[in-house]
Amino acid sequence: MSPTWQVIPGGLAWGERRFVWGTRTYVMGILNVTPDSFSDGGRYLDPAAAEEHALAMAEAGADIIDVGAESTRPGAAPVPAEEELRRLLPVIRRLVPRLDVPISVDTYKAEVARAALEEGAAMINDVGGLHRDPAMAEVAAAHRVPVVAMHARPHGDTAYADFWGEIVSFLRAAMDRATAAGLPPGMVIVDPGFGFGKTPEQNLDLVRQLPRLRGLGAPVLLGTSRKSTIGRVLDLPVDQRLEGTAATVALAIARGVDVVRVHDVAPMVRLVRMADAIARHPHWTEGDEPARRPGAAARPAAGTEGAVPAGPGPLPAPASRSVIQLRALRFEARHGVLPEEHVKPQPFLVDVDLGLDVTAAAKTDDLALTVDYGEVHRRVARIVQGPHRQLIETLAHQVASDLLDAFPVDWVRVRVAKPEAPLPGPSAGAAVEVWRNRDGARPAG
Ligand code: HH2
Repeated sequence: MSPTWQVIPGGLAWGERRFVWGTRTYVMGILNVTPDSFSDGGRYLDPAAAEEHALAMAEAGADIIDVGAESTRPGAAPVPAEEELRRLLPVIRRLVPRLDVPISVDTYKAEVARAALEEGAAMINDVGGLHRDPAMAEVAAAHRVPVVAMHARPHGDTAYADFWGEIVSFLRAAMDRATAAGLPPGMVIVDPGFGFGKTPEQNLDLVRQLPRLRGLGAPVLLGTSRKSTIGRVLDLPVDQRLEGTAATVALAIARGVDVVRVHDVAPMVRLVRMADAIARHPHWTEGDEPARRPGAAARPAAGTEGAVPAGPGPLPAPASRSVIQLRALRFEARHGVLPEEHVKPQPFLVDVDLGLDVTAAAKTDDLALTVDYGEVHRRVARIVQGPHRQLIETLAHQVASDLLDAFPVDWVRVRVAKPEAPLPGPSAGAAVEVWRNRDGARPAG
């Protein structure tokens, strides 16, 4: 029998397989059982070829296999539900007993999703974003499976009044529909829909400003693989877009994506492991667990069943609901504009606020899911006791950037004070406060 899904601290579990958002990037491998998909149409129509490809993707480290039987490329002929099921079901029946990763069904039709789930598919990937077929949310809720809600507009319909505003409210409405239907919170994965009713410039902006989706408080999936925007930027045909796809995946990881949907699983799993080692916190160090090798990637190590896996650690939870505060970190240093300040050390006091969601850390009592205060202190010390700066503005900015890069936080606030700053009259000194979030802007609130 197919495992069931549980909502766990910080993510989801499917049997013994954990999806703890922020600890690493999960890879969804694409299996198109269509005659006309834009990059691999016709290759896996035969169920035996489809099975072989799915097993190879799982072996290469895919965490989810996404099976689709209707192409969404511009101009593709719509496929009736009966035909979609005729293509899908034999493949799902073959895969269910052979795969130990969940199978997702890529469809916007509730009827197709229901039939696929009854055959053992374990999640829904709805490019209709729970809007196109009003029954989709109920199907997900009735089977208690996660659903990817993707934003889409009809191809060519790219005149948005408010590009990001529309995408965010569409996805929020999808989440509300899922909740209203009775799907547990935490079972919706949002996707801004790269290539679906967007210009190439808008698609690039989806990657560039991906953290705008954080406020939704849901894990984020992105599907850029081999898409025409990459072809337009590089002027390359569909069979030469591997590196372009790699760039989008790496940059999406740097911006906190949770799941990437890709065709070329083996190279992308390597890329993801490498990017995770840099971007996820705490960072990779020599001797870290071997579970990041392709093929071993998603399997919990023996003895870790039931535990949140150790690993590269969390990126920011999508919306921060807590603040970590370090107050009056004190250093003696020689920063300043006046010549005497270069000679005689004076005190510098640094306050740091870090915005992140500590719920998962609190529930598991696991330091890896929050921020190590000692490491924050060391980083601040390295800058404040580092090379001479004229301005506390410079110090505050440097500290803010460094902390934002180093830790899984949504935003930082840094205050650098010089209580004995040599001002012309009596004073309690001078201070500069800098606020930064991942867009470089001052965070709200
Ligand atoms: N893209 C495609 C299909 N399904 N699902 C999600 N969640 N996000 C995507 O970006 C996405 C998707 C299109 O890619 P592909 O399946 O390779 O092509 P086709 O639709 O032609 O089969």
